[in-house]
Amino acid sequence: MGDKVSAKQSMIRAGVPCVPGSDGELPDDPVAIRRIARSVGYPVIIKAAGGGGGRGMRVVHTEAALVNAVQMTKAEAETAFGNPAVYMEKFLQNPRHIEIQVIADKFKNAVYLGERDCSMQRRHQKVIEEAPAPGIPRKLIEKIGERCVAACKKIGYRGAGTFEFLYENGEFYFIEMNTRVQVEHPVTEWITGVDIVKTQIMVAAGEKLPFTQRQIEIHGHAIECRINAEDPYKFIPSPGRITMWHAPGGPGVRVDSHVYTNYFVPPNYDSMIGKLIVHGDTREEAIARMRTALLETVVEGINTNVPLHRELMVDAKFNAGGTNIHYLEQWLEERKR
Ligand code: MV4
Repeated sequence: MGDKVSAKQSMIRAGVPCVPGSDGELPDDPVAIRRIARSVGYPVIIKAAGGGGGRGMRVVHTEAALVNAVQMTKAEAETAFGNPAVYMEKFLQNPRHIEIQVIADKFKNAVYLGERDCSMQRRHQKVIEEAPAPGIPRKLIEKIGERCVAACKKIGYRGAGTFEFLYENGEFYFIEMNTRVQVEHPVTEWITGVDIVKTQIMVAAGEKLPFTQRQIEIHGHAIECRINAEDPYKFIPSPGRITMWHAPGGPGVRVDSHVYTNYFVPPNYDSMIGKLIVHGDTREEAIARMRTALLETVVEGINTNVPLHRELMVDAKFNAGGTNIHYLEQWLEERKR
């Protein structure tokens, strides 16, 4: 998984479906670059091999803009990541961001723990995550999950990991892999009953995975709202003293946070101060629990995005499920008017 070009090539070899594009790093020759873009079809996206999480990317709509865009992305990649290598993909216009959680031990046992829908994001920062992903056929998830497991075995992967996919028109396309536990792991813990952090430590210590794929079942629905110390609509960070903190509770509610009344939110770090995670037998029940939990949440002395979450939990499109990666930013634009 050294860089995104070699990660993608490993995945192609392992049978994981990827976004069509250049087969590896782009050459320097402008004629060759144009030929690749024509065969992929516009719009295309140029991505830095050393990038990730939205850094070092450029969308190109026309041949006239292509070669310059490649040169610019290479120059930025060299400065930012110390690696000028870039590759090309077809640019998917309205995908969802679906990821598959895996965990593997050193004996080449690997299991997938279902998927998460992380499409509700702003500027590459996830805002709400949920599992399972609304409206995606179970059979398709199983097929992709099995490919991810096969890839883990093939490369000898050990530990917790996430395969990130774009999902558009009923198809999955691998984009990158995260070789760590992610912020949103609790939604997967809740629908599978697996303690991901404990299991990661066990496999890191050289133990065998304590469960097989057949023992993994999906139960109900889980949603996570990230609580950030920021203006809920302008997103300006809001550090300072929390004069009152009251966390919600009750059945089906989990709060992961370090804060308390009189806690000082320092100005120099990420603005996330907690995660509110709920579970229900159905998505509707999970949403209902999240609405109540958000109404119970009290944070005074600083601004938080709790009011934004309260609005999203009653939004018709969110309630319908299956919104794409652009939905939140479009919703915020609409709300301004
Ligand atoms: C894409 C894409 C469309 N087509 N690749 C952004 C972050 C990085 N992990 C990959 N990203 C994207 N890659 C192709 N071929 C659109 C994005 C993208 C995105 C992806 C996931 C979640 C949010 C996103 C927001 C903007 C763009």
